[in-house]
Amino acid sequence: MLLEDAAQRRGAAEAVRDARRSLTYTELLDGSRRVAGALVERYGLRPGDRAVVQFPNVVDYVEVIFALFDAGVLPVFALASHGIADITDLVERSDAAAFLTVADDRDHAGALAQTRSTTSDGRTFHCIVGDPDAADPLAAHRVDAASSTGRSGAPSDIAFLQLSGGTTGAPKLIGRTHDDYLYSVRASAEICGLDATSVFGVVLPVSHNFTMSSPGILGAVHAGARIVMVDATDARTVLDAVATQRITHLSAVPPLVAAWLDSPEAGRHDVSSLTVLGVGGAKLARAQAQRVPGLFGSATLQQVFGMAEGLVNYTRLDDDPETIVGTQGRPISPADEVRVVDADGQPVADGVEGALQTRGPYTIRNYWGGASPESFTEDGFYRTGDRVVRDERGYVTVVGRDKDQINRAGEKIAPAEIEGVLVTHPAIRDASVVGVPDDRLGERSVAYIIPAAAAVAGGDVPDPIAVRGFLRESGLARFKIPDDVFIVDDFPTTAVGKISKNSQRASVATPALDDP
Ligand code: J2J
Repeated sequence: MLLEDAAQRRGAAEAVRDARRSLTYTELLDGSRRVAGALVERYGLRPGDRAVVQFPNVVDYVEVIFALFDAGVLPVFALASHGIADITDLVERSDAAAFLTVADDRDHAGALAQTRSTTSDGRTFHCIVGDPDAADPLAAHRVDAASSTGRSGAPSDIAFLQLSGGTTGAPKLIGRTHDDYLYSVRASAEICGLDATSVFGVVLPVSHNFTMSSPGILGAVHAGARIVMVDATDARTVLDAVATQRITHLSAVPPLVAAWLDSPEAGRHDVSSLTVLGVGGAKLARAQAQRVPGLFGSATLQQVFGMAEGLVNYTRLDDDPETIVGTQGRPISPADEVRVVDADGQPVADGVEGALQTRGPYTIRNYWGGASPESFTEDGFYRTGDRVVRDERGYVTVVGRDKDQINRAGEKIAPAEIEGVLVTHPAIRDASVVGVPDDRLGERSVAYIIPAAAAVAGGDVPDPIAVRGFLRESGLARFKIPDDVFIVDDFPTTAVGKISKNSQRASVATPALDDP
């Protein structure tokens, strides 16, 4: 097992730290086993159960996920920014037996406890809450003995449920197996140049697939490297952490890189330790890619184009500068099959834009629970929804997207999910949410609202502020709340009468609408 191996080789070395505490590999292994013991003995969790986890960037998160792996329980990776509606939905759809978190003022555990007391087969549903102010936040959830529960899954078992970007409502659940995932993690660690002397800085949300695996927290554990949790994303905090912790590897989304490049903090910190800056999650503009050396001196930029469903592409550290700034890399494995097709599903020539489909050693063949068979071709390729150009070497450049998904600073929003909540408002007849280009975020989200006739007649059409307030109260994650809301009489339609999201996107540039 990943952590056991690292503890054997690197037991006394520091494994992970946050602003409050640090653990050696031996302490991390022992600590996670003592939590695993409690999951089994005290909370009655069984192999194959699901447990939704929601943590900020803290050491406890790493202990908890290894505890769940040891107990054979599948973590369901909620993001720290998820609201209670997102969490409730994940708990229900995964039929989770537990929710693990650290206490915060949003008190999702308290809210969940009101609505869920049992699993579908009648067992008790547990909220397991760490105390962030304690020296050992998980102290109340440990047994004394630091021996393995011996329940960890077989290599071909599903290890966890990751969340899809989602195009048709709430995120689909992605089950990844131990062996497939570990293959991608080991290969990633090598491609990113991680070794036991590396220091991996975690700035992005801990549970995102990028942060977990590309090369991520698991790649760092595989390499026996040191993990530094950074709890804010502003330039000063991050650059200071690089300097003081001698971070060698950092992963970021493009808007963060853009903010760091623009910050007065740039150039004020000694960032000479940094060797690799991994950037992915959304397209990095060439102009920004070219500016990276100005901020990080000798560090190599590495573009990362991945997806929780599987396929991950990297530019290689020894690629020529043009490849590094101009492409999103090539697949991890020679066995990754990448097919670029036209509207009829026919492969196009290298250099021609098309839709990316992929099949390979670590890409899923269906979603957990069999959801969305339309996301896969008959011969088992995953339809990524991304439009790319591939060159003759196999490097891909992302040029756009087919799917109705907003990529807001790397956080994926399914318009259908937000629209679904909006139309539950009694004064809203219909809603359409689109993404529009934004200098800072890459894309920002815009909601168009048609008020209900009764609301118009009664003079109580909700204003944009009320609409955003309604979404916030409904418990959606903050990043899902539209950046702009326009109240309109009608939606533009296409020739076949569908909402023309293209016209809506275009009209935001020149709003002839009731601008708030
Ligand atoms: C353009 N679009 C990109 C890139 C992802 C590593 C890195 C990222 C993710 C991730 C991940 C992009 N340029 N460099 O899981 O392991 C968009 C594409 C893709 C979708 C996947 C990893 N990198 N994207 O972002 O599951 O549209 O994974 O299909 O969140 O993000 O989103 P997600």
